Amino acid sequence: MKTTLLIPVFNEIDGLKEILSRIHKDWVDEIIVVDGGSRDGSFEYVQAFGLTVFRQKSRGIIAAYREGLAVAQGDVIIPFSPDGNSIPERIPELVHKMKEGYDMVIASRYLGGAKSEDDDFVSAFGNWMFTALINFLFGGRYTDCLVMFRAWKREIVEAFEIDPSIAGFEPQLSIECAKKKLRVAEIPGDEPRRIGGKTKKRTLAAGWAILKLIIREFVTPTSLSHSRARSIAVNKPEAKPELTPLG
Ligand SMILES: Nc1nc2c(ncn2[C@@H]2O[C@H](COP(=O)(O)OP(=O)(O)OP(=O)(O)O)[C@@H](O)[C@H]2O)c(=O)[nH]1
Ligand SMILES: [Mg+2]
Repeated sequence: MKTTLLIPVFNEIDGLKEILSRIHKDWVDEIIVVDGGSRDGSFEYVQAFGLTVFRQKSRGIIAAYREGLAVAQGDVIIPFSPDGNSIPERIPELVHKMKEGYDMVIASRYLGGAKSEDDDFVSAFGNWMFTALINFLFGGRYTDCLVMFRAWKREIVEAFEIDPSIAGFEPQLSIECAKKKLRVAEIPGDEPRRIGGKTKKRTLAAGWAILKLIIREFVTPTSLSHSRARSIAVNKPEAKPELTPLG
């Protein structure tokens, strides 16, 4: 098993200064930072820190994932937000759990004693409602369907078409794992407050996009979505790195 820590960054200089030094390089096999065009010195800071950093070619978080995946060597991917919302010291436990043979391990903000200090009323309700809905409709047993901080086998993502209307493909990943009855585990993972910078999330728009995704996935028979995914995988051009490493 080879692990890649995939760090998307867009104007997160305050978080980077506090969080990067807490990540031990030997926790994972590879660390890749994808910068979405930061203008606050994030890119230069990561480069000076000695990490491999790429400038994104297309806009948006989905493009950051896609372009990061195209160069990542790992068969297990751990997206990590350096904005303070994820506790880096949880990374070794995610890796450890994956080594037990799980397909995906989630650092849940709502499991056991874990809590989110970043939630407001709307996001707390949305997280609860979408998790309940995904569990009910697709037979999942999640406590947190939407969080980014998790580890997953890249082959899961390569088997479906990523919905670009959603900021992040975590809900899609959660649905896919439930539908295919893959092995999923959760560990508790507190979500501290964001450190500086500005949120990139538009909560209501994100909620609406997730609701449409859930409905579409529910009305699409599993067999159909899988054959569609297979044909996409077959037609997919050779994954070639479109990015230029600069650090
Ligand atoms: N490379 C890249 N990174 C991005 C982009 N959009 C957001 N990010 C980064 O992805 C991580 C998670 O961001 P989001 O999921 O948008 O959520 P957020 O802004 O952290 O929202 P809150 O956590 O609610 O404050 C952060 O480190 C962002 O800087 C993008 O277009 N490109
Ligand atoms: Mg965040």
